[in-house]
Amino acid sequence: MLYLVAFLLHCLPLAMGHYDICKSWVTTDDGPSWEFYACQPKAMRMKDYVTVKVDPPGITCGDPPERFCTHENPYLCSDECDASTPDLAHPPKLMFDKEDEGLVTYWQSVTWSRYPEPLLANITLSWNKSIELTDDIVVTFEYGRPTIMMLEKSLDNGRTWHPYQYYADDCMEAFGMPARRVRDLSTTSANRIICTEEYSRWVGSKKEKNVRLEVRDRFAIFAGQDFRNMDNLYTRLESAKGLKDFFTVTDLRMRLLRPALGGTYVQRENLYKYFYAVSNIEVTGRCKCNLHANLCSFKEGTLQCECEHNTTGQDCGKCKKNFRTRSWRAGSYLPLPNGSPNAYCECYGHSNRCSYIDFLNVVTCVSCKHNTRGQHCQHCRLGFYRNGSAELDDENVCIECNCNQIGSLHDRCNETGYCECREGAAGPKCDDCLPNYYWRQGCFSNVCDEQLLICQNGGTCYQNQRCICPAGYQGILCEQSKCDSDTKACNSASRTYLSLTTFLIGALILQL
Ligand SMILES: *[C@@H]1O[C@H](CO)[C@@H](O)[C@H](O)[C@H]1NC(C)=O
Ligand SMILES: *[C@@H]1O[C@H](CO)[C@@H](O)[C@H](O)[C@H]1NC(C)=O
Ligand SMILES: *[C@@H]1O[C@H](CO)[C@@H](O)[C@H](O)[C@H]1NC(C)=O
Ligand SMILES: *[C@@H]1O[C@H](CO)[C@@H](O)[C@H](O)[C@H]1NC(C)=O
Ligand SMILES: *[C@@H]1O[C@H](CO)[C@@H](O)[C@H](O)[C@H]1NC(C)=O
Ligand SMILES: [Ca+2]
Repeated sequence: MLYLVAFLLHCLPLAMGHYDICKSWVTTDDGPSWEFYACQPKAMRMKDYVTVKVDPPGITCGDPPERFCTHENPYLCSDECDASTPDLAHPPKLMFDKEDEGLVTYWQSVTWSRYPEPLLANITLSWNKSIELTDDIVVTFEYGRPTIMMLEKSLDNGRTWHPYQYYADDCMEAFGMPARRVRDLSTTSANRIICTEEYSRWVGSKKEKNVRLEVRDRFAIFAGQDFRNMDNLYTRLESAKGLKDFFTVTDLRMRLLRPALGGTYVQRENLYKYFYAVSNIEVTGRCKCNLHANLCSFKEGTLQCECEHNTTGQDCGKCKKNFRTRSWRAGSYLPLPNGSPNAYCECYGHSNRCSYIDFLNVVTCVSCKHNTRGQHCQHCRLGFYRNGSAELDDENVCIECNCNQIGSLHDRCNETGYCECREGAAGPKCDDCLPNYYWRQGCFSNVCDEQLLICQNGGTCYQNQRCICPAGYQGILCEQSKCDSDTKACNSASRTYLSLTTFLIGALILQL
């Protein structure tokens, strides 16, 4: 039997096949690197991780001890429920245990001794984690299935509840709804909430014990009865609004509204045969990890996706720190067959928008802000450099190079902010000159200075740009005597000089 169940689980269409790895190390022309894929954890037996609550308090039988009988044997009311005796107790945990072969264990309610007040019980299952159902929910009732019940679900850890399916032997009378069957639903109504009469009519308590929420039949609407067309199912799960959510729950609640009646009216003289008894609740599903994890582990009492693709959170529903951005996206089953990981949630907070380039199957950040650029806004724009003390998602991550326009070759700089200088220029921003150069709209080689290029013959160096030579000398460093080269010119030059001086002094005196 166990073997058979394991085998069946293995054959579940959604439990196998692709989407089972998140990344692999591949070798490309550019060398080895990671390649990323849409991925999801395996389907599991979710009853192993559930917390159960049964309401109202005191609804579990045996405290005080009480007798009951069955519809098949209504006059032999010698069975006993006693919470203080392990063999006779029926606590809620027996809905989730592994039963030894042949020994059925079950939770049981008190009997309907307060009739005509309704016998109501809620069984609430909580995972504290989003679960995606992959197979039917199967609830097994001993001693007959309820004549009225409903299944509710929550998607937000029990804050809000929504009907999931109604069950009654007469749907119109119990809920004012027409009876339907999942098999009769169509592609456009696949996530309709229905009332079904299939699991509530009396057929004998041994013959049919199960009440189902038919997940498989709903999948089959898209995948076909033989589940050959899984591609269509995956496509629909991505594209049909609300369909994925229909199969997603964090909590389930069974509201038991009227017990099995044994096919007749309620017999007031024997209320010991009316009660609820549930031996098993099978919930098969997988952790919802938004296609960003292929493992889900049970830590500190809670299921937790082991997120890849730089995502984090219980459901891998957001980007890791340093990859924070509003452009997080769930992975997708599409395009078939491998889906897309949408791993690039990483615009580092510099862009709110990603654009998906269909034929390349890549996502690119659009209009990177804060002077960033690149597919994931991971680089600095030209003219900016990386701020070493800022994280990649910091607004100050890129610093302007600020190269001196005249001293530098262009306005780009290296990773430490150094600009590329023209000849003679120096300093990180190229706004200084090398030794032996002077600044004048750029750096020019010194003509004269105090160390190497000394003005000679008493000449003085004017702003490194030229020597002011005394009379009788010339040349760049005043190294040349005018008299040396041409005595005539030398004499006439000094005469001219003298007469000019005399003239100027005379002019001054006249003015005074
Ligand atoms: C069962 O839960 C519903 C809400 O889902 C609540 O209205 C109702 O009172 C509960 N019944 C019992 C018996 O606790
Ligand atoms: C539910 O899960 C969250 C996140 O893992 C955890 O912090 C919290 O303690 C859990 N709550 C309960 C009641 O287990
Ligand atoms: C995630 O971040 C790490 C560095 O922290 C990087 O090596 C990796 O390529 C990133 N991308 C994905 C999709 O994991
Ligand atoms: C570099 O980043 C740090 C951290 O955000 C910031 O305090 C600093 O001002 C930045 N440096 C510059 C030059 O912008
Ligand atoms: C940037 O340039 C400066 C000056 O040339 C040099 O000292 C520094 O090492 C360079 N930094 C990098 C990261 O290349
Ligand atoms: Ca059991």
